[in-house]
Amino acid sequence: MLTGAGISAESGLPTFRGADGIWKSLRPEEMASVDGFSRDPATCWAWYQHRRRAYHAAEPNAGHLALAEIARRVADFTLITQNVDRLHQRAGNSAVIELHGNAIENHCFRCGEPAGAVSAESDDLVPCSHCGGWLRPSVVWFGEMLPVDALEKAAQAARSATVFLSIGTSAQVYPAAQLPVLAHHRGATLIEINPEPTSITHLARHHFRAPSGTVLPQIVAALPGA
Ligand code: BJW
Ligand code: ZN
Repeated sequence: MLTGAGISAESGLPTFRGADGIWKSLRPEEMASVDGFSRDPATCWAWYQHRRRAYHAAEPNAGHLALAEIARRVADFTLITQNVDRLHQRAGNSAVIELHGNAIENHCFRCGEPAGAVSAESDDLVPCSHCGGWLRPSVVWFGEMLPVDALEKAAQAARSATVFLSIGTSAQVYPAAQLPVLAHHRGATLIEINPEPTSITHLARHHFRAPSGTVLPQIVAALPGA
């Protein structure tokens, strides 16, 4: 199962590319890229601090909670997320493959030293205690490699899946967008949950054209033994 920003929309967090997506007013490559941070670290850092405050204030919604319940009840369940907000973990999913890292922790932009979480109160840049370089969020920016281990595990899960759900993602960012396609080509039944059609809708056996916070609890209710 692959999730994207849409599953957190009902927690009040904006998606990236929807009508009110955060990138309607910002160019992605200006913020979510190594070049962007190099050019203007203060603005980039402030943008992430702003988003962190929203993540801390948000609560997991019915969709996140339903996925945690599905993980408890379905054997061989793998949750792959592109999200960096950690709401799946806060909903109770312990094993989450984070393809794009997470926005809670940091590491040094210069030397790579891990730095953990920092307070989100101030927008001021924070220096690395090791080398004095600026900290950056531990997310995967455009042009950066995804964590190899996470990508391998995700591809393996997609290859061996009998059912693959694609939830709340526009399926526009690679290589994550390749995972539902891979699962489909390997014979999995592809199910999409998204109020809008996407680039993979034509491959889906079922497209639930509704919010995930509505559809996922219905799937839990339909599980055997419910
Ligand atoms: C709801 C809902 C509700 C709303 N319920 N649904 C192959 C082809 C072409 C390009 C490339 C390629 N391979 C690589 C690339 C380049 C690039 C890429 O993909 N570009 C495309 C844009 C074309 N990829 C990369 O650079 C990746 N790295 C890489 O490939 O490295 C290899 C390499 C490196 C160097 C040299 C050579 C090779 C890295 C990609 C990293 C993406 N990072 C971001 C930012 C993370 C940090 C941050 O958060 O700031 O990750 S981009 C952003 O998009 C974020 C998301 O995880 C990601 C996906 O977005 P998502 O989740 O799909 O959100 P939306 O907003 O797009 O969609 C939301 C959906 O929800 C919509 O469909 C709504 O309808 C729906 N929805 N309400 C259910 N209630
Ligand atoms: Zn450093």
